[in-house]
Amino acid sequence: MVAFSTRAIHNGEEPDFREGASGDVAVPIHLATTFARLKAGAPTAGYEYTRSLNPTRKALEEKLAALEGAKYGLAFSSGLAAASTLIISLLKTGDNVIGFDDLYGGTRRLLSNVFVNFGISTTYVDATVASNIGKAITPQSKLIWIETPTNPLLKIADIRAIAKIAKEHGLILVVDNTFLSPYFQKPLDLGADIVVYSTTKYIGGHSDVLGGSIILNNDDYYQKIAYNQNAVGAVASPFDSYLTIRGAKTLAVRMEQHQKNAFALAEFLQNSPKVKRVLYPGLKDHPGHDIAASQSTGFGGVLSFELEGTLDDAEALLSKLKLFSTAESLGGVESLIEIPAIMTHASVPKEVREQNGISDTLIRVSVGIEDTADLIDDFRQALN
Ligand code: P1T
Repeated sequence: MVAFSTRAIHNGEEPDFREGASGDVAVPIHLATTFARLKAGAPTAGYEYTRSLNPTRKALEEKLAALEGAKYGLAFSSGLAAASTLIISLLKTGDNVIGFDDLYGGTRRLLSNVFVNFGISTTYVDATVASNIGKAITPQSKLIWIETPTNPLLKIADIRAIAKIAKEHGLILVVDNTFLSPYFQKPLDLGADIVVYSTTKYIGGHSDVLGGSIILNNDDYYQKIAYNQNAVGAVASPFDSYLTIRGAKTLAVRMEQHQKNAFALAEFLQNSPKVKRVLYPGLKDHPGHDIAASQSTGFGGVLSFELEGTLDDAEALLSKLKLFSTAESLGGVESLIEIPAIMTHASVPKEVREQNGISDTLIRVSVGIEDTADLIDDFRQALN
């Protein structure tokens, strides 16, 4: 198998040299919603209707699977569409999910406020200690859902240890790998059953396309999820598929620069008297550093920190920054900054946020790929 950056550019997009084809080096955007056939019973090259199969989405799905070194990739209209399709495909009424207590607010909202209405319950545990998962398992438990690092506290879970517990109890382990992307971490190789992404983030990489994906090797789970991808219809559009493909080609070089800048900013913030604590798994004093270093080849481009003071001080800092736009989301080339308590995690009940450590002065930064010194200078002037 060729290396990651080579797969990112070539897989899913081999030029088509068949009679009449033009040999495009970039996959065309196939906008057709339906595909004509010469004979009613014989779909042309397997294409019938775009919800079921579309050539541009197929190219993206092949590329995403290749990046993970996996058998199957499926592309959805958003990360949460991928999560929803996964849950309805593999769980039923009465089943229980064991979730990391620091999941993205929207994932938690989906589990706690939506699927609960269909009789699927979720138990949240601090998965930084793998045995907490074992303790929470009941006969109803079917699936474990973790992120690592988590959003927004950058907590680290030991994927290998949790995969072992999942196997022992016959549970499905799902890892949301959005924060590191397949460039830095490959959960399937560590024993996870399914990887999910918000491709809106690093894989798309330019804050201009919403998407999600599910990557896996298991034939049975793939058949079920692929069936429901078509049945439910939350698929990635041809144009969104194209943009995500375009973004994915530069994932390797972008991730290196995101990480370089995140390290520099984390170290700068650690030395500021106005900062209470910095959460970045790359820092040696991060409680999950050793596990992170043992299961991933990098620490990513997102960090959080707690500012001394109040919510007003946090808002004032954000308004003084010139290169960091105050906005939700992460993983784009441009630096973004946000306050989880009033933005991305506002849907998490206040008492749960506080119990888990999402204070009003916790600030999350998606460090972009701008010039390192410019980003540090901007923070220096804003903190002053
Ligand atoms: O936004 P969407 O593409 O549906 O993906 C949801 C999602 C899933 N998993 C993780 C780890 C995420 O961070 C997200 C989306 N997160 C944000 C929008 C955010 O600002 O944190």
